[in-house]
Amino acid sequence: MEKEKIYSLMSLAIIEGNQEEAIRLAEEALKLNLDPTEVIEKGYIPGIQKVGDLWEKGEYFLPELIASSEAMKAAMAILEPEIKKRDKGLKAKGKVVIGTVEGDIHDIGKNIVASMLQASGFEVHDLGADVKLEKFIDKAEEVGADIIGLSALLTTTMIGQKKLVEILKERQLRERYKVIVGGAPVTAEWAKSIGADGYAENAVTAVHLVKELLGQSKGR
Ligand code: B1M
Repeated sequence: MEKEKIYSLMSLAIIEGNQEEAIRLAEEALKLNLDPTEVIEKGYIPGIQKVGDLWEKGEYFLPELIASSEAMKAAMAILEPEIKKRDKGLKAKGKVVIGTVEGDIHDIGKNIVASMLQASGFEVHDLGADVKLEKFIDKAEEVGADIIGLSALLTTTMIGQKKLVEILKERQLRERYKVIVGGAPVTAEWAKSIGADGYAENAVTAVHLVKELLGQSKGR
């Protein structure tokens, strides 16, 4: 099957919340030796974005949203181990603590970022979703992290990213960690305004950002 055809079927499987088809296509993509990162970006992500649009237009409701995200997660479960296996030799040492901030249960995008970072040679401590802010810091202290990464998908939970920077300052730890933020409503302007060290629009740019920040923090 042509690449473009398989990508559009993947997108459709997510839009329809068809978990079986999403899994079947992910397995087929691996058999065809397609790049799993590209498969996620060009096949599955456009599907879940369309679901977001349909929800916004009032054409989809919560059950559809849930069915689509379950289908997305099922496909990710097939592709992510493959991404981890295909470390392209771009080893970069560094420890990242990542999670979705408290009050926010969206974790699909954060999971993609975490697995891409891991595949690029970083030690990733993924705390999951709806994570208390103190927990990010406690984990970072425990493992000696270089980077704290905060994902937020709701305009109401973005504030958690700001608060984390403030807590780090209060605890005299701001200089110890680089803080990066991301998630659909997050922007570079927001990152700058809250005093974060960086913003990434997607998983690929998140990997570049982490590498860049660790390069700058050499010898710290
Ligand atoms: Co929700 N949801 N949702 N949802 N949901 C959004 C975010 C929304 C924009 C939909 C809409 O209205 N169009 C809207 C938020 C509106 C707003 O805040 N202004 C919304 C809402 C309102 C809600 C609920 C409140 C609905 C309700 O209950 N009434 C509720 C929230 C519950 C809560 O968190 N407390 C809710 C629930 C859910 C589901 C559980 C059904 C499900 C989540 C399942 C899960 O994640 N386990 C869900 C989904 C699937 C979505 C949409 C459709 C898709 C999100 C997604 O997975 N995108 C979403 C619409 C949208 O975003 N257009 C929506 C795909 C993913 C690959 O992209 O997460 O952006 P994304 O991640 C990208 C980048 O942003 C970036 O890289 C990733 C990979 O490219 N990135 C980072 C992400 N994190 C990063 C961190 C980094 C760097 C980059 O560094 C640390």
